[in-house]
Amino acid sequence: MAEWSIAAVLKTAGPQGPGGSNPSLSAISSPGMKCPLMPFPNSKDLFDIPDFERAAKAVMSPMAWAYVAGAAADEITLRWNHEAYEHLRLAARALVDVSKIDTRVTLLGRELAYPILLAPTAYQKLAHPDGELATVKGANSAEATMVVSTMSTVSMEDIASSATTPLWFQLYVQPDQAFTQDLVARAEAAGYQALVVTVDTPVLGPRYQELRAGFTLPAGIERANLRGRATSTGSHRPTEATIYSQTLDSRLTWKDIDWLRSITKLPVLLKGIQNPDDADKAAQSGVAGIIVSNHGARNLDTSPATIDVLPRVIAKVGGKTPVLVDGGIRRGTDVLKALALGASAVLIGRPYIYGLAVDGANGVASVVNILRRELESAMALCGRTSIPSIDSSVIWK
Ligand code: FNR
Ligand code: LAC
Repeated sequence: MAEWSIAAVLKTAGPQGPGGSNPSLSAISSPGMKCPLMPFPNSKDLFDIPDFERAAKAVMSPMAWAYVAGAAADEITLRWNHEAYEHLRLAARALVDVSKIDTRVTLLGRELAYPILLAPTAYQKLAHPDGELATVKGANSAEATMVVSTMSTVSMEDIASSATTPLWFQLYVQPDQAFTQDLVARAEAAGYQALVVTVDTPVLGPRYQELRAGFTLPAGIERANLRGRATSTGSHRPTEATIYSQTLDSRLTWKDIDWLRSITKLPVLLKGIQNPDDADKAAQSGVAGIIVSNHGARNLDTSPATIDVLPRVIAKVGGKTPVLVDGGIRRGTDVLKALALGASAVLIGRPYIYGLAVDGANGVASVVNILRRELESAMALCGRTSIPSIDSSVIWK
């Protein structure tokens, strides 16, 4: 939104408006009125990811906030995902010519301008009325690769027709195999460049923020890729009194990965590998890449921080297959640490949703550009001018 007005905020935040999470804003304002008291007139006044997080909390409905920011059970892994980065220290270097920093990387045979991708996140219309269409525009302007969720609220075809940037498709294998095959064929036909199969969610973790906020998909927000099916208006949440969800296949095993690889020419990556033994199996199975992820701590609480898992995965499969990581990345220094520990690239989830909620496409682009600049700054201060020059000696031991 070009200008910050309460009307725009209300539109963005949905029927509950900003007052739901920030009563002081509804007390001082009425729809249509420009609000000089707003602490964040637009995303130009937000400088880092924590700024975006605070601003997003103020504009999102309580239900949307609970869904996005929440995690499983006591949210201990959510905290660890962040804290583990804090405990890693960086080794500064002096007197290196850092007047040029090159962040390009080659992944799956293609060059990316920098190694930060947008992780798949569901239901983006909860954060902004344009949902994934705003995100892809932000990704276009920041030259970011976007991984589109099976649970997007705009169809994968419509997202693809607005994209100038590379897209990958995240697949939730569906209980109906023919429909899964159809989703894969659609992703190929729409020009997606990779298939990211999420393997950490046979069932969801108990998400109490979501439950307390009474999560339901509001009328008018659909799971657009499932259009025409009974499940298009439901949600990811388990059906009553069970742990199972109608749109997650709890029977998924390694043989399904072999099957998927046999039906597509796209490179297949596995997202949600958290155990070095599984990483080993994945590399042996010949997948094109692994994403070390605990689903943003939304499933198995008290599983370790992903940045703590990464070195053990690299010890098993480093050099055999590209390893990416996500979870808890909020700073360019976090990105540098992940690369130093062997990641080929990282993904961010919540941070760009915060950008989306606050300022649509501009907010998404701002979040990515902030992280990109922070990464460049951290590289320069550690005396590294290119991604291949980043190794484990960047971490202070
Ligand atoms: C997710 N994530 C996710 N993963 C996936 O494979 N398919 C999906 O549809 C979703 N949906 C989703 C929604 C929301 C609101 C969040 C926060 C996360 C997990 C996501 O891809 C990623 O693994 C984490 O978000 C990474 O952690 P951070 O960056 O949010 O800390
Ligand atoms: C989530 C699912 C839909 O984490 O991936 O909410």
